[in-house]
Amino acid sequence: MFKRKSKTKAGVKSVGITFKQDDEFMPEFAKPSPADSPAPSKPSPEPVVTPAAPDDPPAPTDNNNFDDKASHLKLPELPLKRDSDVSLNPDYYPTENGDDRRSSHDSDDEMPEPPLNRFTRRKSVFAEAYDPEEDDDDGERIIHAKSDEQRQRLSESVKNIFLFRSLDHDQMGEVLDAMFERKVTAGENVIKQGDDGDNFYVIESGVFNIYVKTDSDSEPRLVGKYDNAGSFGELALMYNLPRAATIQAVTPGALWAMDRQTFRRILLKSACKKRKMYESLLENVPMLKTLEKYERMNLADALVPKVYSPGEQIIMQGDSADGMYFLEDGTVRITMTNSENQEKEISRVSVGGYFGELALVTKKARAASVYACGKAKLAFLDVEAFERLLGPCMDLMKRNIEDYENELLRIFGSKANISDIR
Ligand code: 1OR
Ligand code: 1OR
Repeated sequence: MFKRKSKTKAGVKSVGITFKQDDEFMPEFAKPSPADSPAPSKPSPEPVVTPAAPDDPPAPTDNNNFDDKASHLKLPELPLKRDSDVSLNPDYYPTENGDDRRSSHDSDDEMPEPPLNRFTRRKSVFAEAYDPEEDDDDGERIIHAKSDEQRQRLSESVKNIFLFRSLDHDQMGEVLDAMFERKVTAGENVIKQGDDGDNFYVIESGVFNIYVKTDSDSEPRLVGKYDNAGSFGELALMYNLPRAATIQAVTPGALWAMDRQTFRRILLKSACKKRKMYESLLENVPMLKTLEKYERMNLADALVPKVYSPGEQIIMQGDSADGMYFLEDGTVRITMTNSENQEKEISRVSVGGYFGELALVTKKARAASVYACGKAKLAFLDVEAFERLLGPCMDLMKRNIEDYENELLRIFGSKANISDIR
């Protein structure tokens, strides 16, 4: 290993889906073309934290002796909601003095507050404040030499990890240099709840169980698992708190580890910037209010900024869908084209609104075309992230889709021909 020195909110008005009435406009347009291709369903990306099967065996206690640092750990029972959304939900946990964190965790100037909770309340010995604005990025550059083959495997493993997506070319090179391979055997505890955080891990292969011990006397509870994909160990490094869970290899596995300093100096800095960039957007999109803070943070990691010039087409009716959009700035107009090739504007979406969800929900082709009115600044969420992260918003989205139908019904007075949008 070598060490080298290196240098290395938009205003929100209202959700604007406004409908335009047009009697000439035929409801058949609402039907996707027969040439529909369903939304591509690619292999599941990143975290893939799935809830544990109820009959999974408990963590072996011999290899799992939680030290006394964790002896006061307590965790309220958390409802594990959805397959695709078993994630830590910091807002469920009261602070040490019992305050509801929901009211106080939305500071403008700092990174999102840590998921402070009863089982992670002891401050780590590494405790230190982190302000990405003040970080002059003047840390030691760490290089673990790798063969071409190792580098290839590593690049493949990080490809779908959102935390790596906002890195520029140089930063990516630096974090890949700093990562080192760790092989694990079945039964090995990679991380032990209550320990101080050292490394962040990306999974190349292997199944890993997630155990959480809720209080000093209780047995660790299996709360989820990673199946040959994803990453873990970021929480303790981000928030200077003890490890929040035990991660145990179920099968032999291969991990890529990144030291705490590199994680904080490069990955954390870019993750914080992105979370800050989308903080205001995510907190002001009414639909996303149903998400917990931690879920919105994950969503921020997944969003990709896109800018369109006036008049530019964003979505083409009849195309297959690869994601949806949130409007950060500007307005877009939605049009439909009928069988006589007449294109009509049917609605507009402004800041705080979203579009492109319909095809993802119905798994059909795009029902309409979308164009930027002026310059439009959008946040794009790809289909895999949509499925993994927006489960909690699905009911609301479906209700809004009903509104589309009701609007069509209002205009045309019959529901015939419009059932196809579902
Ligand atoms: P860490 O640095 O705290 C343990 O070390 C890691 O387990 C943690 O980072 C996360 O990356 C990962 N609660 C806490 N940590 C979790 C959870 C989790 N899931 C994964 N990790 N859950 C809530 C349990 C009540 C979600 C369970 C699916
Ligand atoms: P999409 O993935 O089908 C086009 O791509 C997007 O335009 C679509 O998702 C919706 O976000 C949006 N009213 C309002 N917005 C619509 C409508 C609509 N159709 C599609 N989008 N309709 C009501 C018209 C009175 C038409 C319903 C079929």
